[in-house]
Amino acid sequence: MVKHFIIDTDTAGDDAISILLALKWPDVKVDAITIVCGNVDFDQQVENALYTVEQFASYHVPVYPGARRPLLMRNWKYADYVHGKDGMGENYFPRAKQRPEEKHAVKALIELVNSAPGEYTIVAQGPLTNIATAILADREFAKNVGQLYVMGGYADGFGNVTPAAEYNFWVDPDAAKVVLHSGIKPVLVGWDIAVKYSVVEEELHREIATWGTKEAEFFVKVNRKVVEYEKKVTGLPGSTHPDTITMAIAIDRSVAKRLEWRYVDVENASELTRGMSVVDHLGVLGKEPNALVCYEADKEKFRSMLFKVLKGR
Ligand SMILES: [Ca+2]
Repeated sequence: MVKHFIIDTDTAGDDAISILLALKWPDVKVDAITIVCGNVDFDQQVENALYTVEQFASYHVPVYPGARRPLLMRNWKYADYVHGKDGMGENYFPRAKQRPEEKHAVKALIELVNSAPGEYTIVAQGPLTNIATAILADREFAKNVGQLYVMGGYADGFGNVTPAAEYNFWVDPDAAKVVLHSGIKPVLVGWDIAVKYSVVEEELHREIATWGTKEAEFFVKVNRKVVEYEKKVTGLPGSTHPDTITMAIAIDRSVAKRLEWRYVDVENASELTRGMSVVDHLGVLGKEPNALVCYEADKEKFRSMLFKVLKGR
């Protein structure tokens, strides 16, 4: 059975690889890509999504521009220091022929989800501004979402943009709060999962470069800057793939080896810990769980899915 996906994304680097995985996966159909503020310049993110679709989709995938700023217009910074100025490893790919849709991403999200209650899987791989706005704008939306997978926060680890916060939750903590308290009960895949289970080592990039497919070439090019960044700043031995491992889990739940129901909230009042995801591991608050938290993933399974696509099989 074909699964219908909507990908909400701040398209840069790993976002594009995640889109590639979904576009190439046989029983997945990407019905829309919605763009949200985050990693790099908004219009560049739109172009990055359009380019990825043009290169790898075998069917038409509309790209809808959404929120250009977080809900409360908080200040944030781009992650171009991770992904390069264009968000795509500074390859400055040519402009795609396909142009973005006129319709706003939030409108597209509401229309699609409400047109097929329970059918859509949304993979949210950027700040949650679009998803939160859809929840606030339409009272049926939250009820009608089939599955929501969120790359954001962390369960067991630490932040990556501040000591306390993972980037997506930090950019728009208010949106993350809306989503967590919406009743949707998302699957949360945190930065800790990316660090532990998604790293593709530098030597492997050199090997992938020899595979000779368009997909492999794209992977290596797009991740060029990330490999440099991780080596210099985080000390990780290769590129990290938070969005792609979230996508792999959305495609095949068994990529998540351990998922636990937890009550999760996000800090949005403090400057020091803005965007920090607070997971009630012990249930000390006695609150009903609102998220299915990923604690462990299957590194080998993730790799085999990604590499299958990169080998063009
Ligand atoms: Ca992202």
